[in-house]
Amino acid sequence: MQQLAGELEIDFKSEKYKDAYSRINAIVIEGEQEAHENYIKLAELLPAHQDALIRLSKMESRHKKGFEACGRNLQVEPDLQFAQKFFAGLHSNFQKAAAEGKVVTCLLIQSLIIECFAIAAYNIYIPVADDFARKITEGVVKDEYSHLNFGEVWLKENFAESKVELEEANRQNLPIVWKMLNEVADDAQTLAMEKDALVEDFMIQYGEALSNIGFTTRDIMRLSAYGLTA
Ligand code: Y39
Ligand code: FE
Ligand code: FE
Ligand code: FE
Repeated sequence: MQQLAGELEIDFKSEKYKDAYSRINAIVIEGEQEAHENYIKLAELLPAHQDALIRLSKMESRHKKGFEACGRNLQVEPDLQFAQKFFAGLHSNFQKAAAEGKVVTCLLIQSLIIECFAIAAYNIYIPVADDFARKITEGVVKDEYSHLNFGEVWLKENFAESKVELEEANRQNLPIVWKMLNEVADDAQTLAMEKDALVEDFMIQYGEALSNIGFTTRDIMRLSAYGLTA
């Protein structure tokens, strides 16, 4: 169980905290920027849902601005080069799928995997954030649930035709998420975010999403832990 920021007496001004924040803040800024672009691409791939998807893309650029303000508030310069490398695997898989018109894969990467990763990270961050960042993040995480919901609803409605592609996309992309979590674990710990809590929250969100789409409990066990030990 995580303690609150006040009880832990986190020193948001220490060099150690700011150094870790320069990478985590950059990851979030870069993630929000890529999510913005991904929803614009999804709007092209799903013209029937263009207006809804453009709305989601605009929310993502607002999130980016909010997190940029969080970095400025702590006088931290985000390490965006690090963040681009951090996202490179999922980013190139999304772009490749989009170029091939594989909308199911694009939805799995952005609206399920990345949104669940964001929800887990923001939920775990909120209790240990500084007051400024906590207020921003509380607003953002509400939006992320609505992004996850868009993917769940579309994939549920198209479940039968999407199932095989979802399984393959999960196999290719979930191991990348576990690798990303390992890469960020030490910096997250410096921000008082426990890796075990991040993994647990991600598994809960992702498992719930797969269940809402129509997968059986047996499928969910297999899919959600894929690559966890790799
Ligand atoms: O849909 C979204 O807004 C997601 C792009 C944003 C990315 C969030 C990435 C969070 C990972 C942070 C890891 C910190 C431990
Ligand atoms: Fe977002
Ligand atoms: Fe989002
Ligand atoms: Fe939930």
